[in-house]
Amino acid sequence: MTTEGKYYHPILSAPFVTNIMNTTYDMWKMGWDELNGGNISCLLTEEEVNPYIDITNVLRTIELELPITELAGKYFLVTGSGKYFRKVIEKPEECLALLRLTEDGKSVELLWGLSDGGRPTSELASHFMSHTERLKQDPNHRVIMHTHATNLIAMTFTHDLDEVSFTRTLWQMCTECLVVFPEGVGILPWMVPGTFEIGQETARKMSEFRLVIWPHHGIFGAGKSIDEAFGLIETVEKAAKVYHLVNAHQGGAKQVITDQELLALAEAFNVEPSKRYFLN
Ligand code: 2HA
Ligand code: ZN
Repeated sequence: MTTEGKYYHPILSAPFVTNIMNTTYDMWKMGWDELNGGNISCLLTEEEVNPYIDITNVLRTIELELPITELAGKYFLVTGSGKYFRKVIEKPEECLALLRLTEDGKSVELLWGLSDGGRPTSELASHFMSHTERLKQDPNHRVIMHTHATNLIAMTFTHDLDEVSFTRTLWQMCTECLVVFPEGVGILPWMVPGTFEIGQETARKMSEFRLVIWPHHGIFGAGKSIDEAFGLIETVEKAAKVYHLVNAHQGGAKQVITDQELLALAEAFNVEPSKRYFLN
């Protein structure tokens, strides 16, 4: 396709590309993805990709630090390393990458994107290992999203980092929270980002949670779609914001949603929060 001499790749009209372009911009507008903060990866099927791209035309092969055999042959749309979420909507072919894992799982083949010679997200290990784990829990799983949600980061300084207590506080801040993430949130200790170790620990938490907090850094969310992963993170971030507003008030909360009320909510919405959140 050309308009006034400019070449537009047909993949720019693919829903999976337009959705990631719009969402990265939304996330930047939320104030979550300053500079090059944040990364997204979206699992795609060959049937989805095929109409837009010649899947036999490999532009580059990029070796992985460690093989991911569980995802061999699978397709992913990911954000690029060092790319700005603010700019994805303007320069998608530079900021995004359509990848396919090789059959031995040792490399990824670039089929489209990273047009300036860039690399996939620095958190690729965390993404791939988390996808592997989420797919074991839910065959319809598709998306891993990492972002620097502001109020949530702040909350990791002022709240204790125990998963049960942190989850309970979030649930108590907004009535919808327990319904949206009845499994609670996982929390890692502070770790160096971009490493195999943080990837492994994030994935381990992903066997139980769709939301994993990296204290003083941000959050990982998993979902069946970009919209679901975004919505999960948005809900936690909202609760964290309410938490700060409540605590900025002299004397803090005068009342919270009680355990009895949380349990009534779980029953009404047919969700089953783990017993460990209800100690008494
Ligand atoms: O992409 O957010 O954790 C930059 C990051 C690394
Ligand atoms: Zn980050």
